[in-house]
Amino acid sequence: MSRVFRLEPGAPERAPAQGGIIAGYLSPHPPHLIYADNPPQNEPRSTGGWEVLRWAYDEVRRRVRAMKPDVLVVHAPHWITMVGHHVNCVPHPRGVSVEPIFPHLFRYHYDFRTDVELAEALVTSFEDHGLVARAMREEGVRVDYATIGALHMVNPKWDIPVVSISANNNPYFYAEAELGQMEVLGRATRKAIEQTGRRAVLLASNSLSHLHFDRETELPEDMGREYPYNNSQYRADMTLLETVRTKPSSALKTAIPEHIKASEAETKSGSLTWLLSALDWPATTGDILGYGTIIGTGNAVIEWRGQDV
Ligand code: 2X7
Ligand code: FE2
Repeated sequence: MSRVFRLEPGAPERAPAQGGIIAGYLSPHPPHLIYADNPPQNEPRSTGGWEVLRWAYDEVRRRVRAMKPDVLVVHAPHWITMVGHHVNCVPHPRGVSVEPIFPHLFRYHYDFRTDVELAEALVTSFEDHGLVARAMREEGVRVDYATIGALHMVNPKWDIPVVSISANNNPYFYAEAELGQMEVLGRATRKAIEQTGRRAVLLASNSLSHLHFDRETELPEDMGREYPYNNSQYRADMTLLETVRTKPSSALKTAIPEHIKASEAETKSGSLTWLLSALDWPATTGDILGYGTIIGTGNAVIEWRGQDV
């Protein structure tokens, strides 16, 4: 009998697919970073700027390529859904993403692949965890700049499949108390990734302190005019980052809501809480790869390592 139809006696049984979350990154998305990076996909051209943050992303790019993940899963605050958590299930999103306040900085031509099997598994897992969830299947819906921004900065080659999750606006309006729901979303995300056997890297597309200047300089990348919005915003970011770099991530369960109160932080949309919960609140400290301001807002690029899969 052919070996195709018969297992050799004593042949080991195939282990079930082993998946998990290899790492998670706080991956801020301000359009200025992409503008400064001058990729061919973005229409506007710059003379550079915000180098320290972009060098931090260079290191993320190196690390993520070395990990060879199956998929990048991103949660972003500017894909806003009023009812529930939506997952982009369009197999091949293509279009132009435009930043509504800074269209002169960000008009990005995107063309990428969705891991549809994982995207659908996430919707099911969210529902199984008691959350309102929906598969977004409308071809041609414009992908928001926070999703594109984080994904471009981490993988400008776009050669790793993607799953993108919306920000349910209810937690955003009803304050940090609703971060509890993002913890559930994180647990449900982990479950779906393990069940589908994917080796995933997660991206939380959030800035930190979020007050920004209401006037732009003539040259947007004039770094002589880039500084924190004010000292109290800066101090709030440093307090949070001190916790990140010295304490196990579970300390952030209280530090994140305190930071939101102190600084109007964009983490109010829940991306960072989702990320850490999906990683099961690593006992390690976060690796801060860079911090910088962008029109006064605070932005940090941080890695937390996950499972060794
Ligand atoms: O979305 C953003 C942001 N989070 C911070 C700064 C500037 C623009 O857009
Ligand atoms: Fe933002």
